[in-house]
Amino acid sequence: MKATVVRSTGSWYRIRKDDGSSCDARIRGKFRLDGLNTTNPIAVGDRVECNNDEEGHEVITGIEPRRNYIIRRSNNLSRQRQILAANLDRAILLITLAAPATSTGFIDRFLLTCEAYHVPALLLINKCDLLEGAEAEVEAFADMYRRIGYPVMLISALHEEGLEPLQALLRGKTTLLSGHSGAGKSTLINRLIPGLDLKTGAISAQHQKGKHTTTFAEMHFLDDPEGGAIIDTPGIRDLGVVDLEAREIGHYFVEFRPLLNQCRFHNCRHLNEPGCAVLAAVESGTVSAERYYNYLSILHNEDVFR
Ligand SMILES: Nc1nc2c(ncn2[C@@H]2O[C@H](COP(=O)(O)OP(=O)(O)O)[C@@H](O)[C@H]2O)c(=O)[nH]1
Ligand SMILES: [Mg+2]
Ligand SMILES: [Zn+2]
Repeated sequence: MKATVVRSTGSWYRIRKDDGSSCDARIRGKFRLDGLNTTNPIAVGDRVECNNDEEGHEVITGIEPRRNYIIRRSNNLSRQRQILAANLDRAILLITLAAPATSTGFIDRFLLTCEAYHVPALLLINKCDLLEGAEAEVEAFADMYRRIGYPVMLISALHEEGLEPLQALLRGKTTLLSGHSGAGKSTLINRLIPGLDLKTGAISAQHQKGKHTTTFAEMHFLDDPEGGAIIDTPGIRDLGVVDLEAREIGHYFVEFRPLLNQCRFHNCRHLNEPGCAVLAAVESGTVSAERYYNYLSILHNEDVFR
C-alpha cells in the first residue's frame, strides 16, 4: 500500500497510509536516492510503498521519485546532511516584526534556500496585534519583499486574525512551516488544526533549547475535504543550504537574476568589480541595500553552506 511519511527519526518512520490509518514502519533495503549522501534516506513528505513482513511489522519497501526536497546540515558543526522534507508545494517562513523582530539576514537565507531547492516561498508576519501604530514600517517591510515577487501575508495567530486567505493557500497543498522558536508556529498550527493541541509558549521553546536533542520535522494533516498538510519544524533554527558555490548565491537572489548577464565580467561577484550591474542597481535604489548587505554576508560566510 502507498503511504506518506509524516515523521522520520532516522531509525523508524511514522507513516500515514492512503487508507487513512497510521503506524510506525522501518525500512528494508537500500534507499540512496538522487545520489544524495544524507543521514536519513527517507524524509517527511516522502511517498513510499509499505508492506507487512512475516512477523507482521510494517516495512517500507519502495519510494516514489521526489518532486523536490530541502536538505540541511544535521547541526551547525556537522558536515552530515539531512533531508528536512520532500514533495513541498510551498515553504512559509513565520516571522515577527516585534517581540522579537526576525532579522532580514535570517529571512534572506531562508529565501535563498527556497530558491536553491525550487520551493515557492511566502513570508507570513505573525503577531500583528503588537504592530498597531507601526503600519508604515510594516508596509515598507512587506513592500521590500513583494516588489521582488515574494508574497507577504499578515496574521495574528493568537487572535485568529487574517487566517482565511492563509487557509485558502494551504488547502490541498503540502506546506513547510519554518521560523524562529517563539515566532508562533505551534500557536498557528493549533488554530489551523483544532484539536491538535501542540504545546506553545516560551517555556516549551526554552525547554527545547536546553535539551539539545535532535528535533524532527512533523507533518500535520488539515481537516479539509481537499486535503493538505503542514510540516512543522520545531527547534530547527535554520534551513541552511548545502553545497552552494559562491557564484550561485547571486543567482538565488531573485532580483539580481535579470542583472547578472549585464555585469561586465561573467564571474562577477558583485563586490567591487567595475561595470557591475548589481552594484549599479543598489546605488540607484532598484535593488534594496538591505538585501544586498545580506547577500554580502552570505557570500562571506560561504563556508557555512558547505
Ligand atoms: N501577541 C501575540 N503573541 C503570539 C501570537 N502568536 C503566538 N504568540 C505567542 O508567542 C509565544 C510563542 O508561541 P509558539 O506558538 O510556542 O511559538 P513557536 O516556538 O514558533 O512554536 C507564545 O507565548 C504565544 O502565545 C500572536 O499572534 N500575537
Ligand atoms: Mg512550537
Ligand atoms: Zn556584478
